[in-house]
Amino acid sequence: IQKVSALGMPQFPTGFVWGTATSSFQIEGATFEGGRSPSIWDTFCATEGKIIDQTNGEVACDHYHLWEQDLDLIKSLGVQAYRFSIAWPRVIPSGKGEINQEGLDFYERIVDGLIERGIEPHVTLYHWDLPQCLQDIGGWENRDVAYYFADYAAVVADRLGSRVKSYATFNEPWCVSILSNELGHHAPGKFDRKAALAVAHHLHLAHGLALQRLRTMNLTSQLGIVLNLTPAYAASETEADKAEAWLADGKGNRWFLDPILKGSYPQDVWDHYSEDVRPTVLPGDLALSSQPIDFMGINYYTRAFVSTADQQLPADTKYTDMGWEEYPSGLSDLLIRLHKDYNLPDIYITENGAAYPDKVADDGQVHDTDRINYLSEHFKAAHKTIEAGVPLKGYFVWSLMDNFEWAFGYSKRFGVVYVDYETQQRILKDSALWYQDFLKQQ
Ligand code: GBH
Repeated sequence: IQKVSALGMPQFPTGFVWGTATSSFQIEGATFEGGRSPSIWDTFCATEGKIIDQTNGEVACDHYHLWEQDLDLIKSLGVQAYRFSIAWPRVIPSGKGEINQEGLDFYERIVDGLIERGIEPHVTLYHWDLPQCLQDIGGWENRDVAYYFADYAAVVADRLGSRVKSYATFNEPWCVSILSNELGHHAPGKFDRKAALAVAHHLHLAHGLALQRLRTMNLTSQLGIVLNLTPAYAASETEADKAEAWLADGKGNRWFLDPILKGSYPQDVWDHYSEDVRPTVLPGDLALSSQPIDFMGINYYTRAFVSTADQQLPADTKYTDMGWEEYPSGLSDLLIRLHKDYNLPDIYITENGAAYPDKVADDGQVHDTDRINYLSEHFKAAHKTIEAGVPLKGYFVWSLMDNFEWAFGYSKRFGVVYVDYETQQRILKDSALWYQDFLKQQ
């Protein structure tokens, strides 16, 4: 076995939390087991033309059955923490009302299994698998669903309690709203800006309602939310490009940051959207959404390069298998800017990672040096922000293992662990060995 070394990496402060992350629909499989009802992703996968390789989540990494060996795998990496999500349709199959204890039992085994192994559980309550029956009444466009979410959040927290180190209400409200309802790439696959902005608003409300509810439960768990943020850079110094980049930042980042951290929508973007697509904001909604949070999770993958004209990125730019630019300084720029513009709670990088076309080599190993390079450069960028005073407390690599990459099916591999989907065999890629070595040196 080749020795993969992480020599020369910076030292992070003691107590800095290192982890790895997954989400329910992407790894669990067993979509018909344990009393789970269909989610909007089961429906989306069954719709012709939506998933690039026509696959679905029925088996995925079969984590629902292989969870015990997967927890051992997490342990073997040497991380302190694991971030995973809970599938609402396993816990409350009809969306609201009756609780399916078998669903809660599964997640309780995960939580206890992690703690037995000395690993902190970090839970995301919603990572995109809405019960289909709630979509049938309008999904997140229906304001009532925000109230059902708060009920569901309380049911989960009631069972798992303070054993869970942190609860995040939502993963990536931009994806849940815009990507899924305006751009149509994700379930439920709509092309409707008004719907998307209504969804975004109801997510902000649902976040606030859930937070309010969990605060009454005397948990010691940290409560927060996870946003995907893509810093927007103007491709040139022209006023037109700078304005375009600021608007992109507003639509993609500030529209989701400000309701949580400031209790308002950004005025410039509000003005940009015409009256007929703006959300209905009731009195008190933004006070709810901007209650204090203990942490904000940030998912960072790449930057946006924005221009009113056609602009080429520099010729030496590297891209991942998703076609996303590798831009580590975007991470430090972003965090330092947020620290300047907002009063930040503790920050966690809840996702960072990259897809590459990994192959098992003749020696049985996966030599993903490009992923080692990607991670090491982003770790260094993160370290810089701590020196600049950003309250960055932890970092979760996306992902623990290759999994169902949404509209890309199984065609993109984000794991530090390789999954053979024929045999369900897991192989630690070189990046996992590198991460192990890095963690030993921390
Ligand atoms: C995350 O979404 C998800 O939380 C996770 O489930 C998923 O597996 C992982 O990322 C990898 O995709 O579209 O070229 O403008 C990340 C979604 C990715 C959305 C970057 C914005 C900007 C690049 N974000 N994207 S581009």
